[in-house]
Amino acid sequence: MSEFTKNIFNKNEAIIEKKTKKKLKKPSLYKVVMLNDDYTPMDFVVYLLKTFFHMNTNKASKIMLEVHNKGAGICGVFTLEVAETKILKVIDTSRMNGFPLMCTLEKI
Ligand code: TYC
Repeated sequence: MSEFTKNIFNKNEAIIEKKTKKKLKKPSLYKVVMLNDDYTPMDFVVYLLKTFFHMNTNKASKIMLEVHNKGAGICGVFTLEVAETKILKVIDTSRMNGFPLMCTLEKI
């Protein structure tokens, strides 16, 4: 018999509640950070931010310029799987178009 089943049969509500709380623990969050380079065109970066991070033109241009001027900028905050998928799509699309743009993950 599992610990959990035993606890239910014992009607040990404190322990059951503790286990329930554990299950609902929020997932860790990760920042997707875009890095500057000297070759990727600005309008292509804006296109990526609009397409994969659902930004409007104003916001995408602002983030692109922040990356261009400061060396890096945050595209958004996501769970690990979502962040990884977005990074793969951005890098894949960049490579298919011959650009070296890079993104990284940062745990919050
Ligand atoms: N620095 C690039 C240029 O001058 C533009 C750029 C912005 C590239 C953001 C990458 O993540 C980036 N064309």
